[in-house]
Amino acid sequence: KEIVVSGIRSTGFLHLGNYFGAIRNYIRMQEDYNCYFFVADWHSLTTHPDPKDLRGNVFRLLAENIASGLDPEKVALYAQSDVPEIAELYLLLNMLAYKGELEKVPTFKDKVRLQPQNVNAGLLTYPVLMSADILVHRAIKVPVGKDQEQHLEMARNFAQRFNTRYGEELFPEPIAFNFGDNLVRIPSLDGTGKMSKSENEMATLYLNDTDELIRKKVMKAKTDSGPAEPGAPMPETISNLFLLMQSVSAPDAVDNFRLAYENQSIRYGDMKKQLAEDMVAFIAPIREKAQALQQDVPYLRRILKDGAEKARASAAQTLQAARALIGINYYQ
Ligand code: AQP
Repeated sequence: KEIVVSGIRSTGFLHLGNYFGAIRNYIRMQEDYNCYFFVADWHSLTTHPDPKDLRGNVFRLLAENIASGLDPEKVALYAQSDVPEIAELYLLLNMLAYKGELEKVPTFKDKVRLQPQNVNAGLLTYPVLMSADILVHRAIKVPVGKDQEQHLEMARNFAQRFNTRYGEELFPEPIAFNFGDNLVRIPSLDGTGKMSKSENEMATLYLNDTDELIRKKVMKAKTDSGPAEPGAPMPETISNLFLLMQSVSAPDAVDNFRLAYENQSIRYGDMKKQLAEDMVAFIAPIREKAQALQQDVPYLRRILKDGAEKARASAAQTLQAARALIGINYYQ
């Protein structure tokens, strides 16, 4: 079976972008691949260092993953911090990563803009830790959203550099993966960026939102004032609505609104009402299941423990091989 790795930062509530960019692929892959999925708690410390939030975020994320359909019996589901081999590989890869290339990464530049008072080295080396997360299991496919594409390219570079420097093909070169042709990017409802856990809350649909809040957010989504001139390109706010509708609504409903758009008879209010109801029907069962699961902390702890065991067994083998290649095997 091919090896698959992916993680989500424990920085807040999961949203539709996380679901359609990442989790939907996890669920589809869990049968046929050897899957390692983790809560990226170390990664969250670069931007969310408050100890009072961490634990709740980690347990909720686990519950939301399982409520979405992930089966902990079929995959290794673990916390990044339970696998110290990741930190060791991160250290080794740091010797192959250059300050200049890390400073050029767009997500680093975004973070510098967002938190100029805390430009920590963890932010700069984020792509190195992410590479360690992936390479520690020698994974080939990484189900992620479009925003992670460039980080994957860096992971391939680090893998290649390691292999070249130490003269053996220890690491395969991993690719960003999505069922379907393109990587997914779910836009925010106000059209200003992507949905995100910790920014722009009213323009992001969370898997924990109440029915009422979902309706309110969708009805406030930006649309233009009316149908565009015939033949004019579809405005981004409208194509965003169609993209969301395609994700959760019946194909017939989407087709009807598309036809109405083309005839210039579309009423955006009606479209948003339909979208809101379909969104409620999609999110409510996940929300309710996740809330129930969160009550059962002993169960979630057991999952973390089992997941960590599976992940460490795989990671330990990789590190043993990496150490030997570097020459760190003084007692053998
Ligand atoms: N809008 C999105 N569309 C598609 N995929 C997305 N992902 C995130 N947003 C979208 C994918 O979800 C996985 C987890 O990524 P993350 O933990 O970085 O999530 P986030 O929502 O981007 O989180 P934050 O805390 O708000 O982080 P930053 O500050 O990094 O944006 C990934 O597979 C990601 O592609």
